[in-house]
Amino acid sequence: MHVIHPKGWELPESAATPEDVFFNRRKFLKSALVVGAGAGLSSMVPLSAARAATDPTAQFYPAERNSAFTLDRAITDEAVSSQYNNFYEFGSHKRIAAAAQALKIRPWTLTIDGLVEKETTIDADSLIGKMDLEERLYRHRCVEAWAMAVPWTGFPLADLIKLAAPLSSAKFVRFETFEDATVASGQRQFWYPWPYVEGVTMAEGMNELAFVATGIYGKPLPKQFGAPIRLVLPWKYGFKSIKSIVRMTFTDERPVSFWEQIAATEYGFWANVNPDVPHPRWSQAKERMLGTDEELPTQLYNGYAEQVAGLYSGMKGEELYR
Ligand SMILES: Nc1nc2c(c(=O)[nH]1)N[C@H]1C(S)=C(S)[C@@H](COP(=O)(O)O)O[C@H]1N2
Ligand SMILES: [Mo]
Repeated sequence: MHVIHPKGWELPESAATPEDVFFNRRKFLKSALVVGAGAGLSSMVPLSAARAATDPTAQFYPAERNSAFTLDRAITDEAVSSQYNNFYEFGSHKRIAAAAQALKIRPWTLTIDGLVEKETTIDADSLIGKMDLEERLYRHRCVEAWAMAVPWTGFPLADLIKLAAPLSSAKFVRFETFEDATVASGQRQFWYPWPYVEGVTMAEGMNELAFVATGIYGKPLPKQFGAPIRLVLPWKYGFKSIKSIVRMTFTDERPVSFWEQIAATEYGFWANVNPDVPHPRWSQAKERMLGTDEELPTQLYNGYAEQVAGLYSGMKGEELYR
């Protein structure tokens, strides 16, 4: 359960830091909700009570769907998407779901450092409890030309950036996945440049589409999807959506991602989806929807051009689509 500071909202405005204000408002709203919804649920659904005993965030799911984010296709069957994952920490193939269960996600902390007002480390459960969770239907497009459509639960990355209070000198956000070769057999493959790293510009991170997922299909995120917190950047190739994040660093240097270190000619920093720019080894014109035989035309920015194209206007010298 969350520790609720009953006096938090009594603080005079002048005594509260921006973080206090940010956290306490949500805490107050959340605790009110929990009292309302929790009582009925625990008597009706014994299973959810059992899960709540081990997962203090279980009570927040399902979160209310944000109707601003709709799909042009059916939601991918959970039985399919949860058994077909890219998570190289657990193997360089798609059947990693069972192996990923070895990941210990409690306790879990997120460190926020670099060009920020104050470096800090937050417990993942309390972070999830403090944020306003919502559900969004998003398309997902892997650079390997498979795609899915899923309901993520989480909060805008912009909310987390505001909470982190970056300095004006920050130009990029760099994310890092956990590193623990004792549970992640893929990390014993020493030729990979562990830990997995990804990054975005500040403008990309503040874009309304950039999302931090903590759940999927109306439940807390299963481990194979990158529990307990992962990024979701639906206009970019899937490898940008880094899983199981432990560190978020604000920096003025462009991060070099995991895949860029491995093959910079194939996987760049921007990695925006574009049907007309082939991968060096295959076409990106079409995508195969998981669980179906359906081949659909790939869309520019994965169908999100309206929201994100402006981020890239005038960037002529950059390889935006790889
Ligand atoms: N840490 C980490 N994050 C990762 C990956 C990975 O191997 N390790 N794979 C990426 C790729 S290539 C894709 S397509 C998506 C897959 O997400 P899903 O398995 O939840 O569908 O996660 C991305 N995030
Ligand atoms: Mo991917």
